[in-house]
Amino acid sequence: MLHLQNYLSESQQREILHHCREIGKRAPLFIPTMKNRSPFNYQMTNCGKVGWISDQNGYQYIENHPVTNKPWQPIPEVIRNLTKSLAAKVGDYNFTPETCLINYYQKENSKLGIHQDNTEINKAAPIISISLGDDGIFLIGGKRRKDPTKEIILKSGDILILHDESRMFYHGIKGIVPGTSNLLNSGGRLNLTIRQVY
Ligand code: MD3
Ligand code: FE
Repeated sequence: MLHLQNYLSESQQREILHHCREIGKRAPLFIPTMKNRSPFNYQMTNCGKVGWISDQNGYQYIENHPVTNKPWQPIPEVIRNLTKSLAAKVGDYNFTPETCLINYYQKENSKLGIHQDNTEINKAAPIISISLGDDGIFLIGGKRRKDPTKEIILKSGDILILHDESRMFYHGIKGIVPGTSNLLNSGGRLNLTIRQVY
């Protein structure tokens, strides 16, 4: 795992945020559910050829927004270029950004339970995460659910690259720290997760 702290300048953060707002106009945020229909504690949308969702059929990558049924918007070029150059930092010179999951943690009690990212067919490509807005309290463990976890604060402009062993580490978001960033007028935290699925 590579944690690049304060990697993005404020103007780069604002540019990415602007793209997220444009994407959100055509692909509105929604609350995913588990198989048993219980809702997650955050909102999400996607861009890319496919997008990750969770509903009564479980975790899946699909080609259309589940509410509008329209294809996802393309991944903005600045995010494609940025993530390709970030992947090269950890040795992957052939990373293809195929999907970008946009998670929005709006409330103090927004969170994401400990899990492993298993929906992707390609389990070798790195995963790249971009944090914007309020601090996120990130938990990272090991390959087994019972492995001890440690807490890392993800701040606006931080990048996390999950590669090699860490690609399959259990992880989650314990919560956010409201009022720690003024990037988003509405408050809260946005996380972009860029992946090669196939
Ligand atoms: C560690 N998102 O969408 S990003 C997810 O902040 C997810 O929204 C969190 O976990 C968020 O699946 C964490 C950082 C991250 C992303 C993928 C990982 C950490 C990871 C994959 C393996 C290990
Ligand atoms: Fe995850």
